[in-house]
Amino acid sequence: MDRYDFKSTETRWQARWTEKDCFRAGRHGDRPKYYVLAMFPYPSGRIHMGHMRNYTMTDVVARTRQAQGYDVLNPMGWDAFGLPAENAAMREKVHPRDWTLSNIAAMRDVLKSVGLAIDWSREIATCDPAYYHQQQKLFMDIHEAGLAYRGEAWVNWDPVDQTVLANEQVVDGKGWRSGAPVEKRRLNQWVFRITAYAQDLLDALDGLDGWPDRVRLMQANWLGRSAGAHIRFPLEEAADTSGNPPARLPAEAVGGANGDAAPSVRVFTTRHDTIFGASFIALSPDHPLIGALAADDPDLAAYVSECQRMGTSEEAIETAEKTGYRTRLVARHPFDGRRLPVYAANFVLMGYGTGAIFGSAAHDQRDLDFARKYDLPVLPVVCPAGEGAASFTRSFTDRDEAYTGDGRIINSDFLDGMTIDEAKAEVASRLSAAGLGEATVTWRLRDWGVSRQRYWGCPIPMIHCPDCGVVPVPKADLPVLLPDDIDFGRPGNPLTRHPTWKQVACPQCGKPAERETDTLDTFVDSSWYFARFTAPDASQPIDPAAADRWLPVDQYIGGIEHAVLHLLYSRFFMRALRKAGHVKLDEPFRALFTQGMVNHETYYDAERGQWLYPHEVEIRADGSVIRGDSGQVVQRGRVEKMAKSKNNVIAPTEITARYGADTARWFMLSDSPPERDMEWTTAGVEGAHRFVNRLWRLVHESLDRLPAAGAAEPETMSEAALALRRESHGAIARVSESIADLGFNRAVAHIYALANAVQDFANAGHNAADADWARREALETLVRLVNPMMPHLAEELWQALGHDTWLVDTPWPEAEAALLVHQTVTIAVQVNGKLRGTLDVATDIGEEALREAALALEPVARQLAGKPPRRVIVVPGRIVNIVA
Ligand code: ANZ
Ligand code: ZN
Repeated sequence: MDRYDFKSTETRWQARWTEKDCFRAGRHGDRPKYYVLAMFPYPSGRIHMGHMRNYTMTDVVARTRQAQGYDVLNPMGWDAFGLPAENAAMREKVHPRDWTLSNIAAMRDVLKSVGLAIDWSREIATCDPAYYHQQQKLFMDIHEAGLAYRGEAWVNWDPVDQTVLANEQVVDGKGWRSGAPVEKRRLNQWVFRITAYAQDLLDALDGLDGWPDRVRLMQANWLGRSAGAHIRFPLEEAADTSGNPPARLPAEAVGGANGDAAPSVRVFTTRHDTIFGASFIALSPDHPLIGALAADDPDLAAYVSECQRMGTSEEAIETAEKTGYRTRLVARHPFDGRRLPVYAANFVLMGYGTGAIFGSAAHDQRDLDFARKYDLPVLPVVCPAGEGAASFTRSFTDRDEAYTGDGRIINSDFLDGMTIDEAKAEVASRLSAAGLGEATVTWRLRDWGVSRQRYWGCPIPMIHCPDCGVVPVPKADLPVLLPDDIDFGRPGNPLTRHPTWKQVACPQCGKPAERETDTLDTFVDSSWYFARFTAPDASQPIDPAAADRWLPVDQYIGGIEHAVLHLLYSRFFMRALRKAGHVKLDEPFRALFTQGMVNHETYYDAERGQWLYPHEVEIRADGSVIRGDSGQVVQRGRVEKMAKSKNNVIAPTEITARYGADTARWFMLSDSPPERDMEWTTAGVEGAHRFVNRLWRLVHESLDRLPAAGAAEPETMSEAALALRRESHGAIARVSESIADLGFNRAVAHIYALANAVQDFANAGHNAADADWARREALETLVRLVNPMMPHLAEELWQALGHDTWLVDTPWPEAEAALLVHQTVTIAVQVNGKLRGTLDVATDIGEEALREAALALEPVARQLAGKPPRRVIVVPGRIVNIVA
């Protein structure tokens, strides 16, 4: 018998599917829709195993749904703008467009060689003017809807990439791409008003029950809702006890003088219940009031610039030692009138709350550290249950750990005895009665700065006119195209130094004006591509009928690293597009699945200080690893995410060339639960490859026994044939369920089990007509269940089994309810009154079948020693008694 020739088979089927356009969405317009989407890749130039895992899973969903009677949309595109293309341009003197397009071509070839059920007619690249033209229209509409504005803001500045980063793009204080420590700068830029939807984005998380809890939690934390209060503290000069306001402090600089001219400072707190424990006020070094004071306090000015050098990112602040500078001001406590010192302090962020706090040292660790350092009072005002107020208060004379737990209020005048929540409510209502504050909600979420000082992005279609200010480019003049002739000689934005591109007449007054040279954050491009896929050639950004037909995405699959960035922006963008009238829905992704990573062992040659590629080493039987070239022993390192930095990568093309796409796909799916990391091993791939060949043999070895395809079911079935039928139908039910839950590894295990059952059945030599019929059914079932995972092999075997149809057009098998083992019972089996074994069988198993199964038990057969039993008493559901 021949061996399976995966090479010619795979290319042949790919060509056939393409020719017949089998994966075109809309081919079955009368069916319900199903939109499955893998997060589109950045065209770095290579498809890596992480992509492969993602697209294989997506493909299984797409093919299964298509077989199950859906009109499936499974598109592919390219997140094609972004910095690496510009870096390559600088490095290799190649135009970003050429670099990007040739990478796309190379990656598309690889994807096509894997046999993905993708509708390639809908391919999108975000750098295509046809795409960014539509995006510029959306920008206009979002601007008109009041959700895009130009604002001066503190921004994260990446000194290496020379661009602004959104908060989401700063990871541990460093640029998400460059890894450089991020600096703060104040810049004018374009901003999307994502905070307008903060509450809605939070509330709607509850309804996203197709999303992992982990991602929902990460988004909730990112949104960061804090219910608290604003409190206004009147200010005085420390030396001046008359209560006269210091003349030098302008009221507006100190924030919120409500009608009265007295200077004051507004703080944000979530613990207003601890107001009687307040012992100081601390302001961010960037607070305007500190700026005003520093004007004639050189020591304060020096302190401020020291803080700014240190960085004001959350990361820098968390790790730095807490320091402060005592200003000449004092603040008056709103209830007891105490005078509290006012500090500038490095741990207070300007970008959160009001940039000012009151310190309640006993109940906040930072405040306690600060109070100890500057010798400020520490008065506990929340007492845990079971402690006495007096002794708890005394314990704080030398305690260095803040108490942040629950309890009753003490040392607090009218609040004494209340719970924390009661005290908060009381404080809020007294503050608002006194005009000194109110309850409020604060968010961690900031508006989304979308300006990037880069060339390779979507131009922001705005014009700056010296007379008219910011003027939108008229829609008729869109798109604003990127210029081609561009100089990448230096870092920074090449658009600003292009000789002519930015020069334009003002659309309003006609005078010379300048184009906006910032381009849009590439996360804007990816915030709506899934909507564009529904009608990629439409003349408007989103075709309403197509969007109605296909949105939302039914199943989105991608990496957990996008839990807050892309997935939050897209949710906002849908809301913005809804407000601008483009779509009717808020939530773009009904269900989300985040897959694990692909890992591999690492190999390190310590002598040469080199990480070795897997193909450069050999693993010996004792587990040691040697270099393939010199035979020298090297270190076998940890199993880590495949990454170029450790050379522990295997290119998908290596695997498909050697074993075929089906093998790679099968191994991807079989190894681990899809949400977990998987380890890529040669042994694993080879095991998968053996199964490919085993399936092929299993079918081919059976061919001459099998009745013709479509032969009628025999009138009677032996118990053995029936048992095989149960295996087949049980597998249909279990595999269907596993795939529906995206439990691909479980589906694989059920398929292995069915393959084993068919093999056993063949080995047992059952060869009556009913047995052959059941065997064909089992083999066909096997092939159909395997199809979403190994479609080339499955199509080939389907034909070998005598069908002239294709599996891409064949409905998913249905399990016959009568053949499903719904519930099992355990039956005791006795021989001459002695327990010899137990059987787990279906509750509805027939008496005859139960009798056969009992007699087939190994210990029973031994007792009978080849002689027929004298009597068999079957008590259904309980016991089988055999009299030997
Ligand atoms: C007084 C207080 C007493 C506080 C206490 C805490 C404990 P979340 O929950 O994260 O919103 N805070 C407010 N603005 C700040 C800023 N710009 N920089 C640094 N810290 C700031 O945190 C709110 C709490 O963080 C606020 O409640 C405030 O300190 C501090 F026993 O006010 B609290
Ligand atoms: Zn003008």
